Amino acid sequence: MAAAANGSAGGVDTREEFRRIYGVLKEELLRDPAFEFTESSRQWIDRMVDYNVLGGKCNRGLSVVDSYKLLKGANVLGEEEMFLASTLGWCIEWLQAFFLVLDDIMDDSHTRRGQPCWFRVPQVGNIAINDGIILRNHISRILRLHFRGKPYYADLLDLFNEVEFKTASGQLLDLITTHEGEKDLTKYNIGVHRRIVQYKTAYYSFYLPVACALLLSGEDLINYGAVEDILVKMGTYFQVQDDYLDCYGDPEFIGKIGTDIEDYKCSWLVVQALERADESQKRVLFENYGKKDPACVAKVKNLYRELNLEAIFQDYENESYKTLIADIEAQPSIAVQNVLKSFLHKIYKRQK
Ligand code: DMA
Ligand code: MG
Ligand code: MG
Ligand code: MG
Repeated sequence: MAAAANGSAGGVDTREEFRRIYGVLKEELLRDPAFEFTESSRQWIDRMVDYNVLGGKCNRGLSVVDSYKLLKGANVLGEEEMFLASTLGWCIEWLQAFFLVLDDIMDDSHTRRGQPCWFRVPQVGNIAINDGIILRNHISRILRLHFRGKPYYADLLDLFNEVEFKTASGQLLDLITTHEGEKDLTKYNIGVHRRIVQYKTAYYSFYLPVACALLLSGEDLINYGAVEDILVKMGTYFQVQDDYLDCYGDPEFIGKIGTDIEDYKCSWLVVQALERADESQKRVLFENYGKKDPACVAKVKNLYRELNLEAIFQDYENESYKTLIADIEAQPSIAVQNVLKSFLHKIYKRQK
């Protein structure tokens, strides 16, 4: 009983082993023979990687391990299998670190995972841009070292490349939508929002972990289009939660201070507000959205309260859950159903 519990999704043993494998991967990167490290460059990478890759929830990384177990129908993995699944999990955590380091610069954010954003650390500043590039290159180094001989190596590289392209394209949409032409809220609607979040978040956060587990299991991703569609929907729901928490989450608890209102983001909340606001409420939004002044931010938040956006979010969350479960239960494979349900239950009603 105890062994089964420990071996199960995100259990204590799995988490500890997953964390231990991080140490192995980092040590290998610090001994990478393709670069002649100086003492200070080695120290920089060591600190930079710990600062940016650790400290998150590891939902994405652990999902590779959990999904792989569910696909195999095994509670516990052999040592080699656990190492490979965890390594792919860490590659996703590295990818996330790469995107977040740069996202925080572009979003002019202050904190991340309960500490200052990397570019705000004294002596870092613009070096963070190159650190982001290094983090991205670490993924290729790790994959090369551990997967080069595998029959699915080319598929794995292709997967990471495709997903990275989609994410960067989503970030582009997110950024140019806010800056395009005059500040004009009338261009924000749910279709624009859906496209941004699908690309910037859903593929790397949801499709990628499951696709990694499928490749490890010897599957061909071409047969999993329907699974991809469900994961993209789940990822869209996840980013709506992120938009909600940006305004309503406790910064102490979520580890970051929201900046969406100040940044004029096409957030799910402002889209909902625009759909429901009367003319005078729209004027409040037009005059105050996208300004750094805390008084303007407060006016926007007041309007959200007037429009009952918290309740509208709860309804959206319940509705999303129901449709996702229905989609999942229409899948022919029970193992695949379990993978998708396990992922959904990791994020349903999350507070951070
Ligand atoms: C997140 O968008 C997307 C990527 C690719 C990092 P975001 O700016 O809403 O994320 P966060 O709220 O974590 O800054
Ligand atoms: Mg951001
Ligand atoms: Mg962003
Ligand atoms: Mg956000």
